Amino acid sequence: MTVSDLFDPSEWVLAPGAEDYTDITAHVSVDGGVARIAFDRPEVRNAFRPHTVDELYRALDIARQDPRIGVVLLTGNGPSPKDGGWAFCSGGDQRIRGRDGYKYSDDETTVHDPARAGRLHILEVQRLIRFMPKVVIAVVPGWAAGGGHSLHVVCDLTIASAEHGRFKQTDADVGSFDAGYGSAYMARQVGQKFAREVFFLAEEYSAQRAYEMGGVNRVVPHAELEREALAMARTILTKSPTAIRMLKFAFNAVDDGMVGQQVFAGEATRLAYGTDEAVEGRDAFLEKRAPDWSAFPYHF
Ligand code: S0N
Repeated sequence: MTVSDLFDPSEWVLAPGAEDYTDITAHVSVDGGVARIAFDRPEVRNAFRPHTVDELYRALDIARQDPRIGVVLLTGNGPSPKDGGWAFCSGGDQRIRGRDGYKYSDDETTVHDPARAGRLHILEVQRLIRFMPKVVIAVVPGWAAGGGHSLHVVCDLTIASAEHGRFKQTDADVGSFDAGYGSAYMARQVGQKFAREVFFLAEEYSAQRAYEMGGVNRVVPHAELEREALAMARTILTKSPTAIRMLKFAFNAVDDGMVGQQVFAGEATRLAYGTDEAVEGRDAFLEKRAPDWSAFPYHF
């Protein structure tokens, strides 16, 4: 099944549960190591509504929990059937933005349902990308704008189409602002001056210009984009999963405060459980005796 002009059906099978998605597509590579999750609303430059975000969160969480998957490609299907335009994602769907967030219904007269109150839960998706112990690559075939720009920022790596990849932070144009990772973490990546320029001027940047700023890892010919992204993913899959996981959390920790320390420390504790020393502690408790630490040095 072809879901996008850049999608190679010989490389992918449908991901578990993906038959039910309406706003995204989700696939797993035939070798099982890579997930491809794509916005599938090309007619609105892959803008997301709350339902899109629900599906995106679910697909990412399934990928997070799949022990075979080491890398996730996040992208946008295209081109638009309306005008042939390409997009990664253009952020929140402005047509259904209400005063308390984005609506599940686009009918303003719908009786208010507290369970369906306005949402801004794309931030939960950002945190899932940030904290999943796998590399997430933004594969940018066209526009990354507004909240879509923020998603590319929060991904571990970004690869963009030379011809169609375009970046624009429109938040301030539409009275919105990502005052978290989208801006502050972007400043970590490209420096304060560039990040402030991107937000304060809301101008358009080519993939090449974004690369020069330090916000994009690779710029490749449009037709090669997904092939190159998959090759990048497969290179990462040749590395030690534990090393990649610890490195991702180490890169995060410096900006994530106590939560970053907690995530890193959780992995360290899990690794420590595998040592004879930790096994001795557990066994001593279960055998109701004092632990014998004599075999474990204080200094290496
Ligand atoms: C992407 C842009 C620059 C593309 O311009 P281009 O190529 O000229 O295409 P258009 O003719 O403008 O668009 C084609 C059709 O698609 C519709 N459309 C495009 N984007 C959206 C959108 N976001 N919502 C709804 N529709 C969209 C156009 O209307 C057009 O439709 P037709 O054919 O019917 O006329 C350009 O389209 C653009 O600037 N889009 C808007 C980008 C934007 O401002 N996005 C919202 C930014 N804010 C958020 O995303 C906030 C939500 C959010 O994520 C958040 C919330 C809280 C805290 C943090 C965040 C965060 O940012 O992460």
